[in-house]
Amino acid sequence: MKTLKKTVTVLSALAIAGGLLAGCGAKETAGGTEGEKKAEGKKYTFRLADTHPADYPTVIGDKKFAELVNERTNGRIKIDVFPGAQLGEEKAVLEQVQLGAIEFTRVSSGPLGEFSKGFGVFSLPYVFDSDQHLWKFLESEAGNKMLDSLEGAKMKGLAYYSSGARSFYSRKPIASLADLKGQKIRVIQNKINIDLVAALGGSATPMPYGEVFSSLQTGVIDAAENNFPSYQSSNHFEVAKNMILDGHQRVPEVLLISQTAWNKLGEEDRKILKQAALDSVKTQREAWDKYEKEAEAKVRAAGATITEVKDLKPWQDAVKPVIEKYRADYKEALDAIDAARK
Ligand code: GTR
Repeated sequence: MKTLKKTVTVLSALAIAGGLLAGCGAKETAGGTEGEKKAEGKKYTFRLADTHPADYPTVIGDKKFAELVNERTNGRIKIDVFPGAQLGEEKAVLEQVQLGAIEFTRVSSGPLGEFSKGFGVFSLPYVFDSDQHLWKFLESEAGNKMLDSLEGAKMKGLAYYSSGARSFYSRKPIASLADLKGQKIRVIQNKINIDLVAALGGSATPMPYGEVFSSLQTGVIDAAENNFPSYQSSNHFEVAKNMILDGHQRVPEVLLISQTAWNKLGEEDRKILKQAALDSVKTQREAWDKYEKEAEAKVRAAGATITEVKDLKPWQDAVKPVIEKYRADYKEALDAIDAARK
């Protein structure tokens, strides 16, 4: 199997080289085609870090992005996708991206909010009514401006990906909001999450994603929160079997490039990268919709107790002080989010 794979890799490498050679020959003819022009210039091999496993929807999006860039530069820009936190946990990866040591990452806006304050708005509870509302905002001028605002943190946002809604799950039963009282709950490393959990009566423990499974297993924490795909793919559902569908946040994923890498690239390459990122969104969102349903079915089949919340009002009322605390900081974005509701 391995040898076959190797042979195929060698053959495709030869095919790419052949294609490039053919391109070189053709380039001598007057003008040259668009494709040939894109094959000119510097060659790059970049790395893209993602915390999720290879079959997770964000990684499917990353790979589509890498494939489109490769195609559109005739193999000149190669992006190797490293899933499964191989290059580190999200916060550590973001630090590497700022230094230019890792060129790309797909990351949640949760940890990103600690690097670029504007992204904190996505950690505020119940600011979006639905996924449709969220996407209307993400695709608006304000949503695009936020991607550009990452420049202040030595990064450049390329596109948003889907991430559904986050809900709490615990080793202990949680049938209502009252049950969260006193529970030790892991949150993404972002200060808004600490206020959010406190407002709901719990005590927040910020920790990297990769440590959550063993912390739940050993009882270092009681609970955590996430969407169905992460709850399932991380196996948290095996140790924290009680989930309550409170949907407190919609925290989109972001595909971004290090400013250092961006600065090295020519205008044409930048355009290709940006467009490829936007074009990969459709693939990611389709994969998301499918995976989300499958993940929910899998955790239910495995015997997890999933409690629906009929009335979100007590939850929304409880977290009002969090919104009030941050309202002035996020006024502009919150107004744009309201405008996207209409
Ligand atoms: C997931 C997100 C990851 C990571 C994780 C977490 O929903 O896709 O990038 O941020 O949550 O809770 O740490």
